Amino acid sequence: MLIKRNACIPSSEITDRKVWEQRRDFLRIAALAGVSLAGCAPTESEGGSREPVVHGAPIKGIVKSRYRVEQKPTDYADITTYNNFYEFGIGKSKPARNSRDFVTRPWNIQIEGECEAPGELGMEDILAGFTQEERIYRFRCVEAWSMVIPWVGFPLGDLLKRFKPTSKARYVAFETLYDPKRMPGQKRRVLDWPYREALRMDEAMHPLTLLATGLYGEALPNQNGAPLRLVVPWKYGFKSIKSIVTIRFTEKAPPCTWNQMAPEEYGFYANVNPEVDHPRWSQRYERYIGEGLFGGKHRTLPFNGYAEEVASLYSGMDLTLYI
Ligand SMILES: Nc1nc2c(c(=O)[nH]1)N[C@H]1C(S)=C(S)[C@@H](COP(=O)(O)O)O[C@H]1N2
Ligand SMILES: [Mo]
Repeated sequence: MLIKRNACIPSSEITDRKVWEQRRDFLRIAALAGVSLAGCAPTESEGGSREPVVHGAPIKGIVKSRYRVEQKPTDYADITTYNNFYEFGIGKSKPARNSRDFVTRPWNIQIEGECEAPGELGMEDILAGFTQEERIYRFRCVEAWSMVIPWVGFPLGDLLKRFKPTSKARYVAFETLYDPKRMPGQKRRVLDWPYREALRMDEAMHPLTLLATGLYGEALPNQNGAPLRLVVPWKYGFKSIKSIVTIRFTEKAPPCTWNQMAPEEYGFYANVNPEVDHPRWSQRYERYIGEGLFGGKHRTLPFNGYAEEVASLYSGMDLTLYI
């Protein structure tokens, strides 16, 4: 089955001339670099030339949450050397290498849009009052591989409530830092920087939606999105935007980087769905990172295994159209 359109955002809203030009540029660069759209490089196996494992500072006072899958977590070395983070290069091993000197303190986050309490907050203000939880989540990339990651973080919804979103706030948008001096991958226009993502308000408020500050009990490594990144476990990995500097409440569906670039491949919702193929590969099976190339295929679960918790958010929607 080939799904061509994301019916959620009217194409008139996003496919203006500028976007089409950017998309054309991007496709040209991608063709030159020999990469496909999501940086899908299926031949690049995990466990190749690896950086020495660098650990973050231990996080104090972590509480174990009831949200944990049974599967054994993926090795720390795989989680921190097999990454997608185009700001630090295309290719799974690049982010670990190129983000080593990225400084994430001080770090300020701008809160904007449809809320009563906008403003700028430092990381310390963001964290104040939150108990950090460890949650072991399945993580599924659109490139048909997955990991099991012991995240540390707190529910996004608990933070959003502090800013008192107005009744007009139907979506929440996020932006990654834009600073080509610190994020060398931004010197090339492989994406329309800054990286942007968004959720519908009810998705953002769902208790499974996490803002992660760490993994394996330690501060988040730069390559995994330090100091603060989104984790939405029932959606493909590209929704989980890294190194966030802006949170904006909006009335209309905000543009999202991959959706703008290739709407027929990357929908706004991006719910993990084994029934809907990516136009260039199947989503029916996934490869577990850490099992090696001969590890075999595993069946992909609807909503990445979180259907019981989240399927009701989409009742009445045709999820072959709203991809
Ligand atoms: N800012 C930013 N966020 C991003 C990306 C990116 O390139 N830039 N890649 C996304 C994709 S495609 C995936 S699969 C996950 C990868 O997260 P991980 O490297 O921590 O496993 O980050 C997502 N968040
Ligand atoms: Mo991804």
